[in-house]
Amino acid sequence: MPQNEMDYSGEVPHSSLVIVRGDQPFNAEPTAAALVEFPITPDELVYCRNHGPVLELDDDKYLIRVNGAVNTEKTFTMRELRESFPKAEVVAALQCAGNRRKEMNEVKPVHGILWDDGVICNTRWAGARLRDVLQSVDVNIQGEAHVCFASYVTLCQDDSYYGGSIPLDKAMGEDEDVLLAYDMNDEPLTPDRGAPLRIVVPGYAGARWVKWVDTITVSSEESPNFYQQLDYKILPPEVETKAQAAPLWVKYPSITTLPVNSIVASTTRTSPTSVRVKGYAISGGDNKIVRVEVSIDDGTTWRDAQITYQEGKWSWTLWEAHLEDVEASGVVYSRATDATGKMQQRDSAWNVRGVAYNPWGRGKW
Ligand SMILES: Nc1nc2c(c(=O)[nH]1)N[C@H]1C(S)=C(S)[C@@H](COP(=O)(O)O)O[C@H]1N2
Ligand SMILES: [Mo]
Repeated sequence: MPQNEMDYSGEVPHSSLVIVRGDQPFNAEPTAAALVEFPITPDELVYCRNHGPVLELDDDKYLIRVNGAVNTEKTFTMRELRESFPKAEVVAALQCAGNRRKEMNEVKPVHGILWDDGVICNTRWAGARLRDVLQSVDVNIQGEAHVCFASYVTLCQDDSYYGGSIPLDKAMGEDEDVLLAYDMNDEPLTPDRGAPLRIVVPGYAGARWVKWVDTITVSSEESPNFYQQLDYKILPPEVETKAQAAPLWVKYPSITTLPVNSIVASTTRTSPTSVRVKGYAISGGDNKIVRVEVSIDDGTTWRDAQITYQEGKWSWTLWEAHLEDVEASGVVYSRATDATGKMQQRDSAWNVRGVAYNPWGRGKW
């Protein structure tokens, strides 16, 4: 039930290259076929996932508060954030936990926007490192610790603000590359991406990448926000309704990383008997994709696809396969394996919110 009367009168115009799944709030995704044509996704092809209006905010007036378990609470202007901390860059994939929900819904109906396989992108982010900002306020906490992100500037559907959190260790890790990003693909963030400032958490689900972030709080507890506590969790398959889910949310962990995944994005006939297959693959955290395979005999035999793009620790993987001597029509499956040995399986467990779905990818020609 909406907690707020939301005002969409300030909504910005959006890209016309994405397929609209909902208008207010604006939710839209590109086709996977378009996505895999670009190793680095252009802004116009990046999916939009919102729980409230998308506003254009004034960079000059924007303030970011850093507080909680720190010795020196501070408030930064955007200019201070840009000038006081080195600008760090990272190529990282952003993926919504609801990617492929439409397919899970075909197994049994789920609750949520019926996303196809386009709520993912891979872009170059730049901004201040969260660890540098936290070091400047002198974190002071023992034991369990989290960094909570909140956006009070835009309203949202299920709570009075949008928020989420990550473990302090993830935030402070030298190699974790968590950013307070103000640029994407060498341009200032657009309103759709959360301008002027959003959190970038490489390797974690999109829900934690808080847009229009204005408050960062070090705490002994996870964010109390709805989207951390009562959503973005994998409930067991027996839980089939929202009412059954209600008392159980507190018992299950919040999603951090998403499981190993791949999909078939396009199949193109290159001769009467040959087909080119393209897709993407991704795993959770910094687990590299080491192999993508395809099968045209229902998973009996597999052959390696060629990996055509990977960059650094946090990018997605693009791949392609060339099928020769094929029949007039057929089905191709894909499966990815990551560096920890995790391999995509034919089936993936159903859950009522339709998150973290990762069965074999499937395409037809
Ligand atoms: N303030 C705010 N931040 C947010 C959200 C939101 O609704 N409000 N949605 C989250 C979710 S669920 C995802 S998947 C990503 C989507 O980012 P994008 O719209 O830039 O693709 O932003 C996250 N950050
Ligand atoms: Mo999401």
